[in-house]
Amino acid sequence: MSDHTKQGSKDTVKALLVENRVFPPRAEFKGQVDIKDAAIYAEAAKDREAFWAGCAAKLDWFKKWDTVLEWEAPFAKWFVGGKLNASYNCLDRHIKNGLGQKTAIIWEAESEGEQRILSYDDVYTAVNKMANCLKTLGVAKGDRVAIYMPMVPEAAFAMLACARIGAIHNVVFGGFSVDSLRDRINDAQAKLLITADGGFRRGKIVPLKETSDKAVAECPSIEKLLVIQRTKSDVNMKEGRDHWYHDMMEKADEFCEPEPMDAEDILFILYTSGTTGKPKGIIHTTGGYLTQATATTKWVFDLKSEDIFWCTADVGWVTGHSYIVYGPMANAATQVMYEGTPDFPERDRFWKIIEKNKVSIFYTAPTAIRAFMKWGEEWVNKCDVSSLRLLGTVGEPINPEAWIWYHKHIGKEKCPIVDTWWQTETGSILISPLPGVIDTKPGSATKPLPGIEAKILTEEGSEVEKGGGYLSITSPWPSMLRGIWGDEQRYKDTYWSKWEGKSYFPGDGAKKDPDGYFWLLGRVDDVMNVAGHNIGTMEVESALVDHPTVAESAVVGISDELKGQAIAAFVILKEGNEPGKEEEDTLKQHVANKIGAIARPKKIIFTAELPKTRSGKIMRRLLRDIAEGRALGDVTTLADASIVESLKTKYSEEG
Ligand code: 7RM
Repeated sequence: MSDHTKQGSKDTVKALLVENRVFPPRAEFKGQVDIKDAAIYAEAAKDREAFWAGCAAKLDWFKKWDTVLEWEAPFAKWFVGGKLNASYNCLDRHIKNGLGQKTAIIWEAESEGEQRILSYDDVYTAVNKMANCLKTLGVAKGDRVAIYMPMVPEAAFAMLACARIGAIHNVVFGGFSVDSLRDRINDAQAKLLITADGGFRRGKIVPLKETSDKAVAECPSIEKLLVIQRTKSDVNMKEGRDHWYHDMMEKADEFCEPEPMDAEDILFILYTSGTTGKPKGIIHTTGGYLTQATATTKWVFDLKSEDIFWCTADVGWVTGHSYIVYGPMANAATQVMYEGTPDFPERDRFWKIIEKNKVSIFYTAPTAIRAFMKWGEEWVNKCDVSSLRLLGTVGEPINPEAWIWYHKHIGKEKCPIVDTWWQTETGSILISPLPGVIDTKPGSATKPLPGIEAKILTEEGSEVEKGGGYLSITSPWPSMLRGIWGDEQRYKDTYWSKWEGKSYFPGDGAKKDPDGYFWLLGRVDDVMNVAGHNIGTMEVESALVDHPTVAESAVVGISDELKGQAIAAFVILKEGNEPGKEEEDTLKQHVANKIGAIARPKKIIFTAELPKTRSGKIMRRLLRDIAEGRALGDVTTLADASIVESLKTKYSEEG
């Protein structure tokens, strides 16, 4: 038995089926951890506002707030009347504190051997100059700036440069297609697009500028493009509209006054999938977001000055916003930023990066861990990863089998694992162990962090003390979303209508065990989670129906060993079109082109009809049952029961 498990630790797959092991913090870890006292939970609960005010006070404010919280459900304002600047808090104050020479970013290019080491001074200079470039290009406070970039330090500079002048950034993941980029720019009415000539992915060039050109052709709000040179590939530069970053930076002034922002001024918009085809522009403001992103980075990862932190997310997702850019940089952390994929040039790339840079804190997604498991531990065993002292996961529920593998083969049974539950909408981690205080259980995100009140509720809103229900956040928190860009009604409907505006509904199912631990069960609505990314069924359906041969489609998430969920699409072809392998491949490719490769369906099932309720709603639950080969659940609301039977037969023949 290993020294830190209370119960049996035979990590055979069988033993994991019923998960009852408990992993308390090890003595070595507890000896050095910053938060060791569980009293912090009770203290925070006694006066949540005072608790969060204490966290906010750790930032630098140009003017202190008058009121901690104004709560008119479902609208919250935190630190009302306070003024601050996010870029100032991530850069200037560290330099003032003598940390200018400290390494901020260790950037690893995808091609091995290419590395850039940037101090806080370096980042400060680049951000100031870039902020001046934005001004030269006509960007002012409150303007939206779209950012469509590969994983290079300039992506972080761009975000911080926007924050410096009070422009609202709208980062679009570099893997998104022309249409996705176009829609996100148009919805936000962005004035400027910051992009790159291209990015590297598995040695190939991703033509970001080309995609940008196609997108902005249909974006009347875009006035200028600022283009970073990364791949040196041939790109079209439109005279008067497109500007090279390196040319502009040469001439840019070295200092840009940070704009004093109201605590409730918008810091960024980030789009996330919804159940209808249209993505939602989630709004985050400055004071509350920065307070909580900064505090949670420190507590959850036990971040210390000498740590080398590495979050493997892309800056295009909220995890990159909160745990690459704002959280770590506001804490003056040293972090690794990596451009490429875990399997390039080989499957040991992550472990080589950890070995080379002595990474001490590693934060990644369960989907990546499942890929590492599949590749085998021989890849990590070739490297020295003994610098690691804490591991984290985010993006989806982690299956105990993957948790144990991570713990054993990456953490060498000495690193605590923080399974962090949160969303684009929550802005920062809400449910996660404090690693020096909470005993962990593989597969459970454990308990709400101090200052967070979360419950499991029934449909009617009564609390479930033991068992399953809907997860709900029952008090406001500083980094909560402030709305959906341009659609207040949708904000109310999506998040606040379930329990009459009283309590936040994240859309996840959860259950509580007898020890009060939360076990997240995934989305209760129709949003799929593929490799840690939320994709709406409607988005994929819209893309499919957009194809000339498709009449109708219904998309469901099916469990996938590697990606958590994979996409299965039921498709009705228009008359005169032949179902078959060729059509299937065409449609898969079509979805990938429309949305991005992450949305490519794994399976396409051709059918003549779809099971619907009498009111015409597709019964996805039944489709999931069919696609996963399960016995059918309740079919009483079904309009025509024979459809399901014929689909089942058909699916088992083809599937
Ligand atoms: C950070 C992020 C949010 C959705 C969320 C959940 C799922 C995320 C966990 C998790 C179980 C976790 N933002 N989710 N983390 N489920 N355990 N630790 O992922 O907006 O892209 O997705 O992801 O369903 O609602 S997100």
